[in-house]
Amino acid sequence: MSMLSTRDLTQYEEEGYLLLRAAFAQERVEALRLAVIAMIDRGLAGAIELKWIDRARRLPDRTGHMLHPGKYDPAWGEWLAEDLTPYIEALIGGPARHSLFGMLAGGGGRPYCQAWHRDIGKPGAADEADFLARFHGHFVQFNAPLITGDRFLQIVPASHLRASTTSELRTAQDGSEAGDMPGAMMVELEPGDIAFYNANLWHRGFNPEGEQRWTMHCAFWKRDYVVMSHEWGQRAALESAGHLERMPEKTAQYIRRYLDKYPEKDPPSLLDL
Ligand SMILES: O=C(O)CCC(=O)C(=O)O
Repeated sequence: MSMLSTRDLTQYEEEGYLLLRAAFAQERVEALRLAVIAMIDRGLAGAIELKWIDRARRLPDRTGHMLHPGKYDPAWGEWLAEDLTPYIEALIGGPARHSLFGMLAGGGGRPYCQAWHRDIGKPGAADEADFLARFHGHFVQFNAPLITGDRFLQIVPASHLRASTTSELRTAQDGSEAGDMPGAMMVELEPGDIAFYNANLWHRGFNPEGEQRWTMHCAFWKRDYVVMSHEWGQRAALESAGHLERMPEKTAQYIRRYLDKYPEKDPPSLLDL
């Protein structure tokens, strides 16, 4: 049975995003938070490579590949297997595979102001709407915060399937200096909440004051999609001896499906598909 109601699915389809409040138990959030603390400890001890905003103040920078050995923690694997997969599969309508699994991080007063973008769109192209329709429903990504007061993702609801407007294109061109985007909405999240969104919505991460942020940020594709250039290069790490065997079965299955669709070389870019 789907974890999501028809209303949830319609909201995601029409608006391009779905906010679920208190989707996860506080124990789950705490387990994830402790796992981030343990990852920071390993980074400080030199056991793994982390990028830092401020090492002395224990402030990690954006961190990717958290399902790889070293950064892996059973908390990630259990969360994916036990809580996330039913949502992911309801939103893409079937079995999914791993793509990216990481954390957006901020803090220490360091500003983070992305330009407005569509992750895989072709803003302004003559065939923009056709291109957006081609990928619609085949992938999903989410933001799920581990720290209170997460107000860092901005989106333009319902912009995921239509051609960009002139003012959207102009605002995007202004890059990190952009002013207000027409129709923009700030996504307000608390630990336990999750925002699933179509990465082709106009969106940006915006944390001009550099407030502390730990937001889990992960993406998944339908099972049968070939691994593309932006997600390629993970095979050797994921195939490390014993690594998949320590994961819950459902999580290992997501990784195995990624490995099954892994081209030896020349992975296509999204724009090639
Ligand atoms: O910071 C965010 O919430 C959005 C991140 C994002 O859109 C990206 O890295 O492409």
